[in-house]
Amino acid sequence: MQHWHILGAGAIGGLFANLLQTAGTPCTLLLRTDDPDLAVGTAALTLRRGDQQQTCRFSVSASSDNIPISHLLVCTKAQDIVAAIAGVAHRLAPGAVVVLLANGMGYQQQVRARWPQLDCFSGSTTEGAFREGRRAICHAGQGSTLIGQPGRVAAPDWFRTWLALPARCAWSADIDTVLWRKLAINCAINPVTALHRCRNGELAQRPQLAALVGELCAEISAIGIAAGQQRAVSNLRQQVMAVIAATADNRSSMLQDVLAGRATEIDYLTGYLLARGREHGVPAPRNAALLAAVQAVHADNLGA
Ligand code: KPL
Repeated sequence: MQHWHILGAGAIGGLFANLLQTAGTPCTLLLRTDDPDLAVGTAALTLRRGDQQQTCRFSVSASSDNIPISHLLVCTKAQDIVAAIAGVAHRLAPGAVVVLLANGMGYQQQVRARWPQLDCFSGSTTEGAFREGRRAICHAGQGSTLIGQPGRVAAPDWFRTWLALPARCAWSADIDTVLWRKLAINCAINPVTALHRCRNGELAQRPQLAALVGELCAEISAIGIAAGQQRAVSNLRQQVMAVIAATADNRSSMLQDVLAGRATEIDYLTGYLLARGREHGVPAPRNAALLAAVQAVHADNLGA
């Protein structure tokens, strides 16, 4: 029987812990040193869908424990992934399965380079979930989740457990395209909403912001094409406008981070994109300006 450990029990981590345990797969939440909402022992997490609520109890283990981890799901913010895995690396035997389910790109390569003995997978999800309180999560919109491993066509055996989840999960034989597409969409939406402190839908309603999104998409597409990611960025502007329409009432994850005074994922979104642009000699001044502006907001928050 698989036993999953979850690093980063926020909205998405808590949602997948609930889905796994509901499907009969035991889950343990891992306590990181900076996690104010959990304590070693057990914890109840309530998941709400409309007016239906379901509470699951989980065991909670400190990262520093010694109990081995065979299957690890990492749902922290992109910038916390390497440090979070470092905190449990002593518990991961060679060949342990690690699924990285977060926004952004760049950390996948960092994890593989630092822990080549682990069997690392990447994922992307459009599940809509947010925290309603310390122990409550609202599952606001059903999305879908794609998991894969670069270069691997067939799903591994452990993935049968994920196919049995009460959610739309599928194996992707081309996870790089999936991650790049999500990166491109996040680069066009998240920094603009964070700087203008607006909901996603305003990017379509305010002509100046819509024009900026169009310019960002043109630069992102040029970099994607130079990096061999034509499929990921084809019709990018239309893809972005469709996501804006579907998530019009959302505050993007980056806006939520800025409003809460937290670090943002900008280095793993626009920062990663611009690094690929430099590699291929493709300038992207609009994206570069947004990177600098979001970094300045974070520096201001730290100084405040
Ligand atoms: O993924 C998102 C995010 O906020 O990080 C989008 C798709 C932009 C939805 O808000």
